[in-house]
Amino acid sequence: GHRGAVLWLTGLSASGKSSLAMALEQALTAAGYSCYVLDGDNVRKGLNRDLGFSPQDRSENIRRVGEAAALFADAGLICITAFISPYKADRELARMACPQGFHEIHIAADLATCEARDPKGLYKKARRGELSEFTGVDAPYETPLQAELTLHTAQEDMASSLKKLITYVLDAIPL
Ligand code: GGZ
Repeated sequence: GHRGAVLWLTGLSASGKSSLAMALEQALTAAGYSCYVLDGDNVRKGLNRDLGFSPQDRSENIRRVGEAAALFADAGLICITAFISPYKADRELARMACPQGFHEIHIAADLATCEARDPKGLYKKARRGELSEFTGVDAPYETPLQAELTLHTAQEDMASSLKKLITYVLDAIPL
């Protein structure tokens, strides 16, 4: 069996974090790994339903996700997280909370590409002023400087990014 670990995906809204996380979970499970994905869909509706998108709430969101991810890793799972996690300091705290092994993976699609995708129309809303503190529009994203892996999802297709991600994990966390 493999060791527990945390694969921490960070990037803008619509950068491809959730899609990559789900596809990675499928591929790793097929290869014999035990995985679990944490993302906004299963965390912000439950554990973190009291939190919004102010800087303070985002920090608390990421703090709790870091602690929860550490518990999954402690149970021997590969925990894949997919949150914007815009603040460098919060990502560093999550890294400290996950001594089993923390792999920061920057999903590095540029703002123009994410905004052109806009699958939920949230960038459009933010530009119209109907949604405030939207990351990339009127809230910051602090680019990782020391990520273990950077995937350029604007310049290559999902299959290529996924392949790089799988190759990285198979090497970093042997079965
Ligand atoms: C950013 C927001 C906001 C604001 C709602 N800013 O593309 P999505 O819709 O599905 O993913 C985004 C998600 C971001 O939640 P996270 O928990 O990942 O954020 S953080 O790590 O910063 O705490 C987006 C939606 O929630 N969303 N309002 N103001 N994204």
